Amino acid sequence: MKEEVKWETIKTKNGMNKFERRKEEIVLRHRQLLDRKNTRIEPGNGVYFRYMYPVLTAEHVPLNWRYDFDESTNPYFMERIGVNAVFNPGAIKFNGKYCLVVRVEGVDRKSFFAIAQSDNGIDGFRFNDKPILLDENEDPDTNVYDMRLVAHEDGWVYGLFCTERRDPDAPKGDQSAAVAQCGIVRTKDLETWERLPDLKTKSQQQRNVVLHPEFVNNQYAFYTRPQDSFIETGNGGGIAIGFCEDITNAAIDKETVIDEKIYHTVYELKNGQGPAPIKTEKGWLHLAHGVRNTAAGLRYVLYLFLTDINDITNVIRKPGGYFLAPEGEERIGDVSNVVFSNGWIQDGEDVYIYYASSDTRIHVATTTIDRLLDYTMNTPEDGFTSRKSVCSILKLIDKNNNL
Ligand code: M1P
Repeated sequence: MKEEVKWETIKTKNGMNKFERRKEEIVLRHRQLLDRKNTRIEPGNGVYFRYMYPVLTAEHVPLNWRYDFDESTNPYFMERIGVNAVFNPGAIKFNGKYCLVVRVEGVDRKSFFAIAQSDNGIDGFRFNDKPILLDENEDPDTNVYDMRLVAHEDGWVYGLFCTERRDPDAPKGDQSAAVAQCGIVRTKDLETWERLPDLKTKSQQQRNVVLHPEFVNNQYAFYTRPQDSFIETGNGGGIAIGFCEDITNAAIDKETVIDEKIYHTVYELKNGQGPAPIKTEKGWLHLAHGVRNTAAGLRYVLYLFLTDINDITNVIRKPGGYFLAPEGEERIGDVSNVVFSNGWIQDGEDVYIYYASSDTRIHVATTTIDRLLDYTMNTPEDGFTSRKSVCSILKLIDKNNNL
């Protein structure tokens, strides 16, 4: 994966001091990374294609966000503001570009949002000139992350994200207890963002909140994830739905779980809606993440399910097991053994799934609506026992033997 750098050019240039030499080298490497072409990994699994390189990493972040280019104040040309990771992007096709609202995490652990755009969705992503400076509400956010972008039929593009603050009830000795809730912004141009009041629900913790793109009975519909504590879902959990009339003061009275946690599945510990669902001829297609615990820690995978086109509370089809799980390098990172997706783009028949691996970097997987529906309709459902899993395989063997 190492890029070819023309070292000779750098070494033989006369009249360059150390600052200039180092600056040129860093700039050259950065340009080569940004210009790197991505290649589809063949033959894939028939459901989607992975790609050779991540589409965005911490190294893609613009150099002038990280380096002081003034020799008098930065004689060693050292990185002044480090970026730890770039992950969990919301995604939308906007003005002909594939746009990601990326979670950029600094070395200080603070996450913020920045837009990166590409012409083809698989390589050539470039960050906009500056990161997004979000307005704060009366209770300032300590940390913000994981924006879901939705072009709603009301004409606005909404960004729903997680806003995290220290738990006001935590004792002084506990400096890690947090309360997560859903922040809301909206925009018409992806440049000016209007901050709305945070979503109010009865749940103590709220992450992975997603806005449904259409009105349901003249109301805004939200996918939520009621949870008791910051990490554990406790008695809560499951992907739920709630409704509200006024998004400028969004409050949900009742959350109804539509996709619950189930023992001995890939979503037994917790789950969460990914991006907003895609409308298809067979129903609303959902991408979600499921979590289970292992001796090596939590394992996050992605799965699909379908809800009734006329009743989004009704799950009509759900393949067993995972759709996409961490593989190879994806398994390693800040929070290892994780894939997470909160952004996909439907472009005609094509679908671009943006997923992050191990809370570190962003990848793309490409597929089509047809393939996703074929997978969703024809993959056996989870029978919840080993015997039923074997029965599914025996059925397939019989079918093949009769060909
Ligand atoms: O570390 C894995 C993921 O953990 C959280 O997801 P969930 O709310 O389902 O536990 C999120 O913080 C997410 O950002 C992160 O990738």
